[in-house]
Amino acid sequence: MASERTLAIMKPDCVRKHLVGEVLRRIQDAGFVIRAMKMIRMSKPEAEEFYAVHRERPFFGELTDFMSSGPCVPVVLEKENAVSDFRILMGATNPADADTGTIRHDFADSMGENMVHGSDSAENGKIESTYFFTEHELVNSS
Ligand code: 3AN
Repeated sequence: MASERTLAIMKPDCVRKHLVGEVLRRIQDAGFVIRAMKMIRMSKPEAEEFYAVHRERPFFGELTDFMSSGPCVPVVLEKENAVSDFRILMGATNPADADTGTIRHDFADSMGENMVHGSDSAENGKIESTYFFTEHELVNSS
């Protein structure tokens, strides 16, 4: 299968817990190539725009408050099966259900504060990557 891209975000809890380095190490050990990375602080309206698909969900306010509560680190990752392989690495949405050894099992506190975001399809991987990065910022290192 051809290389695929996914957008991962190390969320504000990951940054607050000083676990950005640990999560990046796991990402690189799992064979992902980092194509782009930056630290940003999302405003509440930016978080609402990014998570617009969840607008009708009961946790939308809590989610966007949290995502705008501190800096986070979006990264564009590339490898074969990047979307599904990153979802395996991060674990189930609820850390209580996540497999041992996954990022959420090992470090996340709750459904809301669950350390990392990962795109749910290759199409959304592209859309979400362009939300944070211009084409110029997607570094081609090969
Ligand atoms: P995932 O991030 O595993 O793809 P989604 O897409 O269902 O999960 O949810 C998006 C984000 O919304 C999750 N990462 C989580 O932070 C938050 N979320 C999902 N369900 C809940 C919930 N019941 N309560 C609080 N936050 C939630």
